Amino acid sequence: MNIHSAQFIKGVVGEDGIMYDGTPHVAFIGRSNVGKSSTLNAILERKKLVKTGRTPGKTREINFFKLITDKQQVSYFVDLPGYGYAKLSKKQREELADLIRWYITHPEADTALICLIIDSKVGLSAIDKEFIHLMDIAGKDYIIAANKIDKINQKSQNKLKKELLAEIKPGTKIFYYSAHKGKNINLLREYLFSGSRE
Ligand SMILES: Nc1nc2c(ncn2[C@@H]2O[C@H](COP(=O)(O)OP(=O)(O)OP(=O)(O)O)[C@@H](O)[C@H]2O)c(=O)[nH]1
Ligand SMILES: [Mg+2]
Repeated sequence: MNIHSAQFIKGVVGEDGIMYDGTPHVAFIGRSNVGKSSTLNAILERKKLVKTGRTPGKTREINFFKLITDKQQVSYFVDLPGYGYAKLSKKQREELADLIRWYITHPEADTALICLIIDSKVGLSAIDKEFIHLMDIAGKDYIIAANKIDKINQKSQNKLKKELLAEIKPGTKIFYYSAHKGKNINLLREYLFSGSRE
């Protein structure tokens, strides 16, 4: 599978026809700064298509990117703002969390898969667990993607694996990778594009 084209379509902050125009979504959620936008760039092999940043809170809208593969499969890859950014006011944090809740529980959205990204060094936080619970209730398919694996040694990786297995539903698919170094990004990419989940 190769990507024929990847193009930014639009950013939304609420109700919009793009949510349910019949194109399946693969969405990226996670705490602020875990590397959602970097993951999207690494997967698409386009370094600068998605804006990333050192300062958390870089992505503020739900951004839709239209992808067409060489096999003419069309999908939206959806980059969401991060949750839990401490420097925002409580009101701003709540507004962002509400927007993400709205997206991941939307009954009419054509969400094929949600990829919940965590920072391997931080692990699963309380707010991640809240969003996992919401996706379970809404009946959405999701995977866990542990990014920044380059920041931790083997011992910490083993510890993280044990923790995740203890905390999430059995059978949930987990990926350990680095968007920066490219490690295991091919595995994640293939899974996101595979028809097996449909
Ligand atoms: N060490 C390391 N740093 C990474 C990796 N992926 C992303 N980063 C860094 O993490 C920071 C945040 O990256 P973004 O991709 O903007 O993160 P985001 O989750 O989209 O952030 P928000 O949009 O603010 O929620 C940047 O400084 C990236 O360079 C990785 O695999 N390893
Ligand atoms: Mg971002």
